[in-house]
Amino acid sequence: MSEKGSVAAYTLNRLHEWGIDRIYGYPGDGINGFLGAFHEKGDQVRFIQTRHEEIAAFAATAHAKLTGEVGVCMATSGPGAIHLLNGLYDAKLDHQPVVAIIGQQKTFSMGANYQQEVDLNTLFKDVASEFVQTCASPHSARHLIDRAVRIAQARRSVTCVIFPSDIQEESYSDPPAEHGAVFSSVGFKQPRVLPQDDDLRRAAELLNRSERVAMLIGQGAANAADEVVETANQLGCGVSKALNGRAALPDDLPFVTGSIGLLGTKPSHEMVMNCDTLFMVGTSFPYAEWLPRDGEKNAIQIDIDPGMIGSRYPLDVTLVGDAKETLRALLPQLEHKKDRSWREHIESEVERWSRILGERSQLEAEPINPQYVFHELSPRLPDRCILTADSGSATNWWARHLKLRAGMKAALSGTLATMCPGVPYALAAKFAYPDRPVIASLGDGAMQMLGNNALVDVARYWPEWSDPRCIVLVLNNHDLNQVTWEQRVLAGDPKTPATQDLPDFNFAGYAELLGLKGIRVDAKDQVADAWDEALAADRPVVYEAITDPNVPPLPPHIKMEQAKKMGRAMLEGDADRVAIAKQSAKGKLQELINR
Ligand SMILES: Cc1ncc(C[n+]2csc(CCOP(=O)(O)OP(=O)(O)O)c2C)c(N)n1
Ligand SMILES: [Mg+2]
Repeated sequence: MSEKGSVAAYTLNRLHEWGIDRIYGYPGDGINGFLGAFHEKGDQVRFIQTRHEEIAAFAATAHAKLTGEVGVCMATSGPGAIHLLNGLYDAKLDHQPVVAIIGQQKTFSMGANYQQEVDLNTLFKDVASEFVQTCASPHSARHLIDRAVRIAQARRSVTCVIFPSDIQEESYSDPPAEHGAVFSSVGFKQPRVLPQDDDLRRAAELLNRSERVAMLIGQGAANAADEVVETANQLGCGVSKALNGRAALPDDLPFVTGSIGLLGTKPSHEMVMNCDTLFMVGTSFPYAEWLPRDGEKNAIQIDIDPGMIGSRYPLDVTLVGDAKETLRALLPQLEHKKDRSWREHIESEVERWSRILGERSQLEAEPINPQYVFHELSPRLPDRCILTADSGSATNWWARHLKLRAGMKAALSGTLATMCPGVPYALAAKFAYPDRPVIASLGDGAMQMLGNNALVDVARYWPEWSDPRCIVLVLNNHDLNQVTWEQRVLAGDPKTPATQDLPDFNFAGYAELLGLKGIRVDAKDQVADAWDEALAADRPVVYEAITDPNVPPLPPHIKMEQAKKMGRAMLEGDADRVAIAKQSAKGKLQELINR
């Protein structure tokens, strides 16, 4: 063995040089060389063993989302690698830097239709479209790792290096000093990216002559909160947020209209639809039906990626640049809008909406109104907490009812909108920030699908976290509720119990079984106290709320067509129609349809 050890040991060392100190993964003999290497290198790069490779990929993705650093996951050949895919697609679609290290059978058996032989280069070619390579020689480990991390970081993408198991165990040596060899290095600094002066000037002119600007920000504005606030103040406008960017600006500012889209708020929708100029910053919010009609408004966008800019709405001015730097450069050219009526209108809409949400959350439901659970949590959110969400009806309430304050973080699967990241993200959040409280919100379907397994990881690792608070809120509604409502409202079909009903599961009891705290609430008057108890607990908690599946998680603006489809679903014999009618009579549905 060379002084640099095996290829696997060298690779861990190189990753460490790139600043990576944690790898989420699951073993298998396809990565035996790496497992051995963690003996020596484990104090530099730690292996966090998750219950499922998909959890590892989600955790690596969350690490990237929450820290801005590269996340790394590892899996064995064949089935292990396949299990990573969904989590990696989450990273790809949300443009997060994640490196996957995967095993492969021995080089001398490749192509032999050997056990677990999967063509990993082809399989990973889409998810790791920017870079996927097999390490075919011990000499190539250096440049492959350097390229994988660099490209992941530079292009905010997923990359993958496949290591055949025999190569992992071979002795590493640097490339020979001969023709054909390459000698790569670690690290680079992100460049300063600014638009041309002329484009800044044109953007300022347009913004200065606009009377009703609507700002829409996304995760690209995460480091630009002060600049966004200053800009919005100058322009006398409001700011709405794509879900991925919901932590970019606190919700307690009076002109922040909250999230936009299906899961969004009415003030966001109205502001964007009634503006004269749409000003997008660091967002690739994809849903055209929640944006003004094609070409109807003036539009300006700031995006760091020239490959993305202008791909969502026709633009008058493209500003390719970093959000913070670009706004800084733009601000001196913006005039302070004297007429504040648009701003005042937005603020009063925000206030009104907040009241409506409060009222809605107080409406009785059977047994608990899910909105009330979030309504009670919102003012109790601890400072600096990190919120994670899954995909389901809970995400609606999470997006609308939780008011984030400055210093908090949030993450969800914004673009892939996959079920299951909620608890794996929380795990990664606790590893990245062990001193911060973390709260995951998800449904019973997602908890049964993968969350229960990830909870085993929480149970295993929590004693090493300095603040043990990690709360998993499960909305137990015995239903795949989001899809049930999509069936009703978008397709006009009644709920199909065979496809939608979920089996019962004692989530709180299961938490206790794992040595965690389990709290089950099935009446409104228990909700608030249960939050106090959960937030004061000395260990992670599962907060299981038995919630009503008949409270509609409808969009902020429901079209007549959708209301008709909903009516048809009811006429066609939806098993829950009586309960839904009761909820509607209490005003929720009516209010949405009429307004
Ligand atoms: C992996 C995956 N499978 C299926 C879906 C479709 N889907 C979106 S939300 C949802 C329902 C989730 O149910 P649950 O977790 O119980 O949450 P609820 O909507 O009931 O609150 C489903 C099936 C998805 N987004 N991801
Ligand atoms: Mg459910």
